[in-house]
Amino acid sequence: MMERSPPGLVDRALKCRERTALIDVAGAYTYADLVRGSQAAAARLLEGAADLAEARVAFLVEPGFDYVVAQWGIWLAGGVAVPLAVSHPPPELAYTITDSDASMVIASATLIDRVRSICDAAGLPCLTTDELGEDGPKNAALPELAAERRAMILYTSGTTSRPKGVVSTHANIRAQVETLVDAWEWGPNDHVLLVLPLHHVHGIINVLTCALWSGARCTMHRGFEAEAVWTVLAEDDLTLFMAVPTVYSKLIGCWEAAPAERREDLSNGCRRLRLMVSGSAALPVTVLDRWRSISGHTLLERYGMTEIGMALSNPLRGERRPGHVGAPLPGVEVRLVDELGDPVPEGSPGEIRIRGASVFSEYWRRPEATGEAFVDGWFRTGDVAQVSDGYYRILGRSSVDILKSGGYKISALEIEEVLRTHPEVTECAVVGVEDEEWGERVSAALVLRAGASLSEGELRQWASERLASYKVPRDVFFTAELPRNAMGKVTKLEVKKLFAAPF
Ligand code: MLC
Ligand code: AMP
Repeated sequence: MMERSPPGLVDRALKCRERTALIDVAGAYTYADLVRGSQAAAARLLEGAADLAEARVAFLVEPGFDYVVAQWGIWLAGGVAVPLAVSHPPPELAYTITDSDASMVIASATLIDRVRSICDAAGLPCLTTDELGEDGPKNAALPELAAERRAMILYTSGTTSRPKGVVSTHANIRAQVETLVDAWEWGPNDHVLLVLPLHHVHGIINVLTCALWSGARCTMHRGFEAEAVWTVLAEDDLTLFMAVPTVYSKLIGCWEAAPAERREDLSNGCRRLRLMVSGSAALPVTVLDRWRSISGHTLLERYGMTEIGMALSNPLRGERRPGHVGAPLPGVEVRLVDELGDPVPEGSPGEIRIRGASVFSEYWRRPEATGEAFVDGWFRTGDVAQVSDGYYRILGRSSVDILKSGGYKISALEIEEVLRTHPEVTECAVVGVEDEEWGERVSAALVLRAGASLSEGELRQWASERLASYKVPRDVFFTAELPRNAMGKVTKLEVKKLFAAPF
């Protein structure tokens, strides 16, 4: 299928030109503004060439109009969009730029200093979003885009030490969006608030792209701030809100701290919305119950993953079962299998395997990892679930080395590799310790060189210069030796116990 716009988005935008598409700190923008801006950006990126031909363009842009102009501009020019995380320190940005083999980097004027030296060292052109908006050639011809072409690379942590690039095609993105628009009945009268980062599917697909596909409005905050969200919930005309469980916990804390009169206003504001969704990590039933008593909404919990978009969802209409993630979304095939790959009987735990048009095409330049991720065309999620009565329940993950904190997927191995480069550290083990608010807390047990003196604060400071803040260990335990089994392998379950006792 050939289209002249990224997965049909521009064609659809042109049908609602005068409607408001985005609201950010600087103001409101129509769909016509968005199309004009992204076409100009595409012309600037092409610089007279016919097609970027899937060249990777990395972009470090705050959530807002400029982010979408950069993203759509890259797509319109035939490039592959590689969003960089505004929360990442330079070493993580450098890794993503290098691993994706980016041919160019775009950054907000306020962020460009973070990538300039990386670009200089690699000989890469580096543009600000202001320069991107400058006139390119007028009426530049834009390439035809086959739906099977690569569109986006999102970096995700896994069981390898460094994050892998998950490549989605235009067809994958379209399938991910269409299934949600259909299931949750998105329409032009919707207005959603975005508070999630724009380097992961939750923010990019479920919130931003679903809104723009539907001709709806998206108000974009630059990050999550509980008071600011409550003000929008209470005073604006939102119809939808989507977030990770930690956000709901923090909103509950903020509501509880408010005076009684304000609480009533906040709760009343929530009742105007038609749907509130939680995902990216398990939603504790206590949070679901408390949120219902505050807002009147039973959160719709769903399950997804960077590689597959969303797969399972509680229904928009019908029973939303606490502690469960619902049933397969339209167009998504789901099965649960045992260690041999055979389907398990109803009620028994099995690994979730997924097939369908929304499933990614490959890990960027990692054919071996891509091969290992699929069995007979089914993607192996590594998550374990059971199903009864048509409702799936997530039981956990097959690897202890994958953590979820604040909805971010984090690799223990990646953090260990960085911590081991500290001159005072000889050994370390990173584990996720259960936490009601964050899901899991990143916790590190460390063995130091004889005679070394290193405080927890010093270690955390050192780590925060090298790792995203959400990967920096929250708890640090200094020990003379790590617990090991008879084979000499560190036993992570024993390491977790070190953090169970108060210290
Ligand atoms: C951070 N802090 C923690 C912590 N993480 N404390 C304890 N445990 C943790 N795990 C501390 C910080 O050090 C800081 O302290 C304070 O809490 C605030 O940290 P922050 O990072 O600034 O938090 P905040 O800005 O409030 O952000 C919280 C959040 C954020 C929940 C909004 O984590 C977030 O945006 N998460 C969403 C991630 C996401 O989009 N995931 C989707 C992946 S896609 P101090 O002392 O420094 O103030 C996917 C597929 C799917 O999963 O299904 O959707
Ligand atoms: P990511 O790789 O960042 O896309 O995170 C995907 C992972 O988040 C999945 O593999 C699950 O482990 C987890 N996840 C997403 N939604 C849920 C949910 N509703 N309940 C439990 N885990 C979830």
